[in-house]
Amino acid sequence: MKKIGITCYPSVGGSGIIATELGMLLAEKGNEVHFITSSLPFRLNHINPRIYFHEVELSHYPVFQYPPYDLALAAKMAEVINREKLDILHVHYAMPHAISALLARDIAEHKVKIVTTLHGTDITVLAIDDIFKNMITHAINQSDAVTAVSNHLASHTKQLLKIKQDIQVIYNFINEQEYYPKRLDFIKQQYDIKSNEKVIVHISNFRKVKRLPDIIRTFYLILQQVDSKLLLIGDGPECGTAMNLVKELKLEQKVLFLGKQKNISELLRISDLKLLLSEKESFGLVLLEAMACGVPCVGTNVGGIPEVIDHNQTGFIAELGDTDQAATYAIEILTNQTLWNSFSNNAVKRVETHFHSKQIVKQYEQLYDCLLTSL
Ligand code: GMT
Repeated sequence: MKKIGITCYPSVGGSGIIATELGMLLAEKGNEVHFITSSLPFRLNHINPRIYFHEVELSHYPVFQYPPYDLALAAKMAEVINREKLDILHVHYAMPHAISALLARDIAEHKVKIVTTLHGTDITVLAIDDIFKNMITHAINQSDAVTAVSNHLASHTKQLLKIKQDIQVIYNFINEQEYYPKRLDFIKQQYDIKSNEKVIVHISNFRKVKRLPDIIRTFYLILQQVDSKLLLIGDGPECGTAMNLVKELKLEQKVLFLGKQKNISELLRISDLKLLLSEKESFGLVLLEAMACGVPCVGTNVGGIPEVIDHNQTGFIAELGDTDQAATYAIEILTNQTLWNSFSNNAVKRVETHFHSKQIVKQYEQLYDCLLTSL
């Protein structure tokens, strides 16, 4: 049994989901897991006596212009490392979580190993900013082990920064109890979607990198040939732009803005196609969730997306910004039932063989074991 601390962003988002699901599975396997986060991770939804939550409390002293989250986190990490005698502190995101972890390791008297998992945005966005570049490099080089969620992210990190550390690729995974194939067509009626209408889905945090306009323009082209509806799930800075474009293209009756949703798997079970046309995407966990439910995907030739979608087997890869190509691929999938069935079956199999939670959790455990035997 190991004692493992986990820090992640506890709100909705792939990195928080992975960190929380990993923690829950590690606890199921007999480890003691300590979440050190700013609020209860939103996916932490089942009781286990071996799971603990330590809240990072922010002080609002008048002398601080901004509450010092990173320092409060480091102080809490050091406290938990000492009190609980943690073996491993696994942080998700170099910036700021690995930085706080390094400080906590220096402060704590008990010896702990730090594992940092890179999820993307810290490298693809923050590491380009000169202010943070050296700090992120330091956090990576000083961690005891570093993992990245795709080969693309690992090599991109090495290209961009002076990395002395080995970066091990450990793919993301899904919760198989939640994401599995099962059609729930009665839900279509609840959303006023006709049984003959195809359902196309996009799920994201509506940041600019997700290219919402490309999703809507691709859907506009699909609609010229296939009676369908587009579900836009999520919320974020580009929501207004997306709504304006939907109005401009007169798609109000065809595009449903569903906002943030908890039961994504149920909405995937009424979907016929998943679109992810991002300009930056280290992995694309939403693709894996869709594939596990048997939904074929069209994604861009960007980041880790081609490592998730097997082109011409589980979906198609289109060039970034080429909405004509994305629409052609989508129409091919939606109008050829034999192709759809084959992509759907292949998608489910691919998740089982390449991204099964058992396999992935084992890789993290082996990494922890390796670090602890080198103590
Ligand atoms: O996509 C986002 O903006 C959210 C971000 C997060 O913190 O969850 O997602 C990143 O981590 C996910 C889990 O590893 C990956 O599936 C996403 O591809 C990655 N996002 C980007 O690289 C933009």
